Parts: sequence; C-alpha cells; structure tokens
Amino acid sequence: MKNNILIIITLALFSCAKAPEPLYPVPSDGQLAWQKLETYAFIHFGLNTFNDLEWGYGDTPASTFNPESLDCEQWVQTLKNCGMKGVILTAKHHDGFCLWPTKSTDYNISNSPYKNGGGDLVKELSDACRKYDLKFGIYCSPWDRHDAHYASPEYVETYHTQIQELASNYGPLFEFWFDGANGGDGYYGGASEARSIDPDNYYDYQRAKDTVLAHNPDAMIFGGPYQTVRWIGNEKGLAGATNWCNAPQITSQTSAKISFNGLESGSEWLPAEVDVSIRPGWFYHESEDKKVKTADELCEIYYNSVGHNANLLLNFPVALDGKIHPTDSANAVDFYKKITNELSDNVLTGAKVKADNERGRRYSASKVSDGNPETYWATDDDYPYGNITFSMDKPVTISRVMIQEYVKLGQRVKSFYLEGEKDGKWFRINTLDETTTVGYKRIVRFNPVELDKLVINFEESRGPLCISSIEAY
Ligand code: FUL
Repeated sequence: MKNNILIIITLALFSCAKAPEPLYPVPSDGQLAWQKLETYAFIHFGLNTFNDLEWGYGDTPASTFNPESLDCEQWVQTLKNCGMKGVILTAKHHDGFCLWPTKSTDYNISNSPYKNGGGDLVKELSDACRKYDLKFGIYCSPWDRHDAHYASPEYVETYHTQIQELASNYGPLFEFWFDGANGGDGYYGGASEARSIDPDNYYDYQRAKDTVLAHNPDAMIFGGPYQTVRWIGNEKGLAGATNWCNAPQITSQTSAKISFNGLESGSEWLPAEVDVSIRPGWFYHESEDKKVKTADELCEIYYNSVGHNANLLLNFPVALDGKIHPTDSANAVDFYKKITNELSDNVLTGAKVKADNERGRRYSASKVSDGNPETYWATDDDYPYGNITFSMDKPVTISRVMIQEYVKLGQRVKSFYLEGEKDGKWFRINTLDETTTVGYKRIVRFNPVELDKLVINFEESRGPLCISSIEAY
C-alpha cells in the first residue's frame, strides 16, 4: 500500500514536470545566439565618404578613396566601449566600389591611392575584430550603379563572385546583409540610364544564402526572400511595441505592418533588426557634425528596439580621416553608460516570488529570478495566463520592468499589465507604451512608483506561459 502511494506521488511529480510542448515557429540555435547579441554596429565607409554623397551614382573615380590615417582598431575599440557586440561593414555600397581587392571588378580598393593599391579594408576590419573579440558581418549591395551589365544575367555572376570572395575569405561572419534598395538609375558603365529588376528573383538569393552558409554556418541572412532575420521596415530606430518574431516569408511585397509588428500566425521565426544611423546620413558629412544623436536620443532608440524584442544595428559613419568622429564616439559611450546604469540595479533580487499557477517544481515562479536563462516559470497546459507577485523586504522605487520569455519553445504572451501594492493599497502601473507581446526581451518604462509588491499579470498567451526572466529597476 505504502509503495503504491509512493509510486503514485512519484508519477504525479513526473507528469507535472513535463516541459510545455513547443509552439511553432521556434528559433534555430543560430537565431537564438544572434538575438542574444542585442546591439551591434554598422560602418558605412567608401567612395561616398570622400565625395560627400549618400548614394554615389557609380562614376566617382576610385582615385578619390584616400583615407590618411585609417585605423580599424580605433573603430573596434570605440565600438567595444559602447557595448556593441559586433560590426557590419559596407564592403560594397550601391555605387559598386569594393573595399577589398576583388577579382570581379576593377572598381575596387586596389585601384585607389590607399596603401598604394595594396589595401584590403575588409581584411583589416575582420582582423581587428578577431583581435578584440567582436563579431564581424558584411553588407554587400546587390544593386550596383557602376556595373555595365547590371540587370542582365552577367552581373548576377559578378555579384556571386563577390559573395563567394567575401563569404570564404573573411569569416567567420555573423551576418550577411542583402540591402533591399534597387533605386533604378545609375552610371552602368557609361550608359547612364534607369534599369529595373525583379528584386525577389533577379539576384538568385537561394544561391547567395547557400554560399554564405557553406562558409559561415551560423551567419544570419538579412534581406531577400530567404532571410533568417527581418528588417523592421524603417530607419528611425523603432520596432513595434507589439513585436512577434513570428512572421510569414518576407518578400519585396510584404506590408510595412508585418515588418514592424511581425505576425502572430506567421509560420517562420524571423526576429527583427532595427537599423538606424547615429547621424542623419549613413555616410559621413561634415555638415552633420552637429547633428549626432545624443545619449538620451540613443537611449530612446534602445528602449524602442532592444526593449521591443528587436536587435539594434547602430550605424557609425567613419569620417574622412578613416576614424570614428570624436562626437559620435563620445555620445555612444555616454549612451552605453546611461543605459547600463538605468538597467543595472535589479530590485527583484532577493524578493519573495509567488505565482497563481506553477507547472510543478521544475517550473516554479522562482525560476524567473535565478539568473539562469535556461530555466523558466511555466504554467499548466490549461492555463494560458497567470500572475506572478514579487514581495520586497522594504519599499522600492522603480520605473522599468524587463521580461524575457523562454523563446526556445516559441513566443507566447499576447498581453500583460503591471500592478503595485503600497501600504496595502493596490494600483495599476501606467506604462509609457502598450503592453502586448514580450518575446526574447521586453522592457517597459513608467514614471517612478514606490511599492512593496509588484505583480505582472499575463492576461493572454498562445499557450502555457514560459517566462525565463523578470527584473525591475
Ligand atoms: C538602405 C541604403 O539605401 C542606405 O544607403 C543604407 O545603406 C541603409 C542601411 O540601407 O537601404
């Protein structure tokens, strides 16, 4: 009899301890590792820099590329000082000028005065990244305003030679950027006309992706119809507060709304990337030296990107001397200090945690504050909602809450709200933006409130909750 009871108890414990079933789509290991990077940098540098242009026409002489004290280590050190985890270089922008000595075209760095034609900027930056442990990625514009054969099959071969060289010689790459711009007019070897292509099919993106992944199996693909991370749809530094990683396959016809918010019913895991420049332009212009975004503006961008379940790709336009401008560097470092300071003092460490439903001990509420991203609080299968209460030892004042779902099992939360209790009185916390989805990371801001207890009410979810982390500052 005693034995039977023991067996029943053991069975009950085991059945409770079964993990929730995944809710598809779910991320690949590579996508998950990429989401954990959160912030990384873009460098726009090339012929445009030396000609005060954003979109060179494709006829600017290679001889004008002449940085006098170029220093990739200065870039990398600056980027590390402002918390960037990687950097993506414009190896070729729309003007077609290549920053490495490619065999595919003469329009490249070896025909410029830089190092008397002996330079390879892609190599210099990838070496500096390896030296200082920063991830390295490449932007290689599909649109090429220089190439005479652009819009014919011949150019596609040239472009694939470029991808092959970049993918095989400078890795490991963490991301490869296929820009969506196909603006039409250009120099095109002297034809000086407008040309149009079918952006989803002309470039053979399947082959491009295969080439990148053959050499860099963990690389994310940005752009094109076979992308593994999606563009947020604007260049202002904004992701939707509602932001699903779920999305349909993206094409050039995908709506701005899906780019911005993802789609709950989407069949693909396509986490969003927010690209924005620290200056108005992507390339350096002296006239913008006084228009560098401030630390406060960059913090706002951070909350609207990383705080909205998206990665932030922050652009630094390298200046004419080949260095990141001191104002850009100072503002970005200040931003990093400020944001780290705002999000460092987690008042929930040590608070008592209790939830209205727990899926057995292995998935108890306390898992949200054990500092381990691999453990999580989960609710029962018939409980696609739930609330979790943190009771403090003494009153605390907070103005931010950070929540993370255990997204390995899919993104779930559809809406939540926050409440506080002070001296026995309950009140709703009015957040500064809507509280809908969570995903890999959600940070909500509100005016400072003092409380003894904090409650997160998850009102609606696609299935049982799986919450790996909750912090408040
Ligand atoms: C856009 C380009 O047209 C801009 O010049 C810049 O490179 C930006 C990151 O992507 O599509």
